Amino acid sequence: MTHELLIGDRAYSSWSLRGWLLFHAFGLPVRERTTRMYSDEFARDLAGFAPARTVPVVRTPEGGLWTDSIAIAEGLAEAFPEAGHWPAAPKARAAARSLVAEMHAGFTALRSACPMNLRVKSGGFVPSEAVLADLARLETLWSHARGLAEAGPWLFGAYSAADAFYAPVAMRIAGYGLPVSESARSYVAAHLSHGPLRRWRAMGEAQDRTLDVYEVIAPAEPFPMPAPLPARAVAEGPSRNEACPYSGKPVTHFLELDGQVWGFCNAFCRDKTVADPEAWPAFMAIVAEHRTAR
Ligand SMILES: N[C@@H](CCC(=O)N[C@@H](CS)C(=O)NCC(=O)O)C(=O)O
Repeated sequence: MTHELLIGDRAYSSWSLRGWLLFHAFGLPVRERTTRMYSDEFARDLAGFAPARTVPVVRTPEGGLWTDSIAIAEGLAEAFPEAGHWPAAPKARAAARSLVAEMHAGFTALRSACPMNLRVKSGGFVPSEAVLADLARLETLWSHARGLAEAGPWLFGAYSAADAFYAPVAMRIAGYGLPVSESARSYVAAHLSHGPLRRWRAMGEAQDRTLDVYEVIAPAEPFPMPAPLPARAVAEGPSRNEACPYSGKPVTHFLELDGQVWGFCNAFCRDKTVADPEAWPAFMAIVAEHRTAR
């Protein structure tokens, strides 16, 4: 039995991203399902996790429910003590827990003025005094963490639950072009090239749903992730591979990359790969394999 996770739309649901990273950035198995926010599906899907009212929500293998992202962080750290959700050093661990709690309870100006949107970058955003104050607080907390950190690009050196909680903030800094220090910018860049986050975003692109409530400030620009390899969906094979790189099943959906056609067993897995081929190690492995076999 594995944990079961219900999440909202990947392009927009910042709390879902946190919950999902608490599994995927730590290599933990999970059975996940996506619901659609602002639709009838949302209440219907959540009813199976009552009394949860929001996503993310997790059902544990024992049938328990974690109905909040902090419960997910603490629950997973207890269930998988070797996974490294909290830094090992006591001072860093204390700070990591505090940063997570403050993220969860605070930064209301930043969160309400800049809803997470991983589909596009907003062009003309002018931060209010309250948003600037939240950014100043971020700088204080992030440099406090870095002062306690071991080597590595993350808040406490190695990736911890604190990074999962601040990942959506990094996406807001990138997505609204918010003014931050050089060191905060390199921390944001670490998130933008983080494999699990790139995979999350590619799946959001493959879901291809635009929610108007997450309004974009014009002029909109492409979201500033590392530029993806130029893949495109194509209607037909034959493909270089016969088996889907993810499931091993026969291929039915195709993409073209560098003049070569590759196959997948469903449209979603093809489209998430089109969105960012390099984010998917299993796909890049078959490309490399065929290149050497050429
Ligand atoms: N405190 C919750 C917040 C979760 C939350 O607000 N999730 C949003 C999606 S990002 C949601 O489910 N909104 C739907 C609603 O409020 O009806 C947590 O940390 O998990």
